[in-house]
Amino acid sequence: MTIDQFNQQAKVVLNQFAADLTGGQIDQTRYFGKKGLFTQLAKQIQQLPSEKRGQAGKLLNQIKRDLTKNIAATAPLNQATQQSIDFSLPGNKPKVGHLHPITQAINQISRIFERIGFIRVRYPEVDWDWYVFESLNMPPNHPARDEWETFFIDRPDTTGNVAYDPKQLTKRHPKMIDGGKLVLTTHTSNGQVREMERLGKPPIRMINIARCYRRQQDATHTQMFHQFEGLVIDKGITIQHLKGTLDYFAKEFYGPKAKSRIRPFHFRFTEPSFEVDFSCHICHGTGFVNGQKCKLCKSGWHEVGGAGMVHPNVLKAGGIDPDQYTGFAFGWGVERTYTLREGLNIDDIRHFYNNKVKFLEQF
Ligand code: FA5
Repeated sequence: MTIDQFNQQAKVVLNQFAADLTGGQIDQTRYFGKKGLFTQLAKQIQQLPSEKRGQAGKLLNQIKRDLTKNIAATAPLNQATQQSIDFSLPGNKPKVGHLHPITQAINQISRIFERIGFIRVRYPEVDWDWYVFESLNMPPNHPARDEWETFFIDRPDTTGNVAYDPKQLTKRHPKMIDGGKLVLTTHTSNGQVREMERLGKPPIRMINIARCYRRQQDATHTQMFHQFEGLVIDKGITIQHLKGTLDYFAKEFYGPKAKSRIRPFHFRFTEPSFEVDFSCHICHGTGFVNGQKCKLCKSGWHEVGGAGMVHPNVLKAGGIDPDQYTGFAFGWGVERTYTLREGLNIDDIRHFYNNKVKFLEQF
């Protein structure tokens, strides 16, 4: 073979490559496979006289560089065009979110109480000291206020805002001095007197579910949490009605075996006052499992919040005659109530609020 013949064959390879390049179909094996065009050309070098092999080798290297560069540049195009699409394959499911577990719990709690005639209401979460403390039989500087670990806020300009106009408040409540202070509500009990004012007179059956705020932070306390407050006022309401309502809720929320229990306690706005416990779902209130102390509750019961018969002074603050009407009230933490459900093993309620999707998507 002469060098001219070799150059001729190289030209054929390059022309073929140029044609493939315009067609967008470059198959690497067509050039570099065992029987590929370039591989065959390279083999021809042995047929050349030895003094011509250097010149042919340089040409081969040049061609190889060109081919490799161009094949690499068109590779993504090749892969894309060669891929076949199987339309019968299932598609990629987009992730669907769901309501936050505490929102789910709030919806369930609302429905349970609505079934027995309670009406869900919402009241301000930034409210006057009057509704949060004073109207609830806690005068200024009373030591009972210390328990609530309150956040106070600067009073904004309330000109023209009827809900926050201190003059409107002092008109309704002459004992109030200049509208009092504004606080982040420490409990949903601020809704008690507000509901009495809204309806004017009993019967009242309210369920107030809202965010509350306290300067507290540990495994069972968060600075922002939720409470639900029940209030029933009518003629002849007794502790029996309260106990019946607690038992009803326990069975609806925790299942037919659940029971409630009330223990004497002290709140300024109820008399008598109680702490409310629900039976443990592991030992069903006995405190023992197979002769051993229940590891979850140790006593058979879990405390969820407070309750009691509405104090006459609170009824008076809401314009209701305590000689004619009586009522009961309760207020429990939503997070606490929810975590006591069977099957949930939540050791720290702060998990609900640190926005970890891995935790939240389990509910
Ligand atoms: C009260 O807040 C009363 N207002 C309850 C009440 C209403 C009594 C009506 C009588 C009549 P207490 O401070 O105990 O009570 O709070 C009630 C429940 O709220 C607690 O048992 C707990 O479940 C929940 N709770 C209180 N503070 C926090 C917090 N920082 N984080 C999470 N949950 C809390």
